[in-house]
Amino acid sequence: MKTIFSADHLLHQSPGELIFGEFLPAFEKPERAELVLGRVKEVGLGEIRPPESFPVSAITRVHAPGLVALLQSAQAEWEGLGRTGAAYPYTWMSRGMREDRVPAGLDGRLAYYSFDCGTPITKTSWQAIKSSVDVALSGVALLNSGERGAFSLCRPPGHHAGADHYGGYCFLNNAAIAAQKLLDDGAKRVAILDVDYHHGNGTQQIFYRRDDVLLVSLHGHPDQEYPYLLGWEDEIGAGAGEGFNLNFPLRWGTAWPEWSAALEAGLKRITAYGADAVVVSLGVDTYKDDPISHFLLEHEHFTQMGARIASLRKPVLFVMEGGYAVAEIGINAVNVLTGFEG
Ligand code: Q9C
Ligand code: ZN
Repeated sequence: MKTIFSADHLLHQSPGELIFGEFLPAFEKPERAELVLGRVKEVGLGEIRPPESFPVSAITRVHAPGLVALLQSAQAEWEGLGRTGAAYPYTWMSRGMREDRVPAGLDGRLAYYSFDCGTPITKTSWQAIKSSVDVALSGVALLNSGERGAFSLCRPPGHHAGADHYGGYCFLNNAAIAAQKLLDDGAKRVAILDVDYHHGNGTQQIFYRRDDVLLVSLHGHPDQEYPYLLGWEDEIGAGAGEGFNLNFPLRWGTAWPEWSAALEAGLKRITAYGADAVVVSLGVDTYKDDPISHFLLEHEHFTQMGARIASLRKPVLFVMEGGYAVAEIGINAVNVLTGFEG
């Protein structure tokens, strides 16, 4: 399997995040992608290629132009206000506030478009964010050229980013942009299988009212886990999208038997849907030693996960999402890919 990777991911480095009541060093750090890349080389997964550059219009197919503009200019505006460091929001949109009006100022736009304080914008973040999208879209090009699987080693991750909001270490939704590109390039139906530990709230929001993208997400239960405000099982889609969103919220302590049973049910739904292609939001923060997560998957379960995904017999684009047990992230992510290849 070919891997798409861009060293430009190094241009995004979070100074830290407010979590557990403390300002701590960021869990989402550059070593993550470097370790996955190292493992890809170590097992000889296949050729590693840089991405092509795609126009921003591929991004605005799913994201609001105002969000994209903010990601590009936030840091310069921040410095223009005489501040140092990265651009962090400190208030957020809440019920009863003006959703219909985007404020003009920087702090107002950060408040309008973000939903947490773990996702700072630095001077060079935009280049990394754009490269991550290009990595995903270049993976789509590989599927279009007939590959049965491809690995987009995206960083920063994407699945928490919605049409007009960012957060959860995610700025733009690489998997959603890739799914939309697959449709724009001729696919009739695309399934997104989100196996990251956290609910793919951004992906769900983007496609909630559509039937041309099916989302299946396995994740920590919103009563216990980030992002807390979306991901229950009664979210089944709306309008034309009713029946095309399938959530499997799982409790802390979930291990492989229960997790894989949910996976089987999700795969069954994807098969019934008749997807032309599948995008896997590949987070490996389900690993037992992940520092911010509470599932109990072990190395060999990631291999089995890949084999089960291969049983779909569909073209699959793997898009890197979360995973924070840094020393093990490479083993777990690449185990899914080697498991897929059989
Ligand atoms: N109390 C991804 O895996 N903070 N994002 C967790 C827990 C944010 C994870 C706070 C976690 C975001 C792509
Ligand atoms: Zn995650």
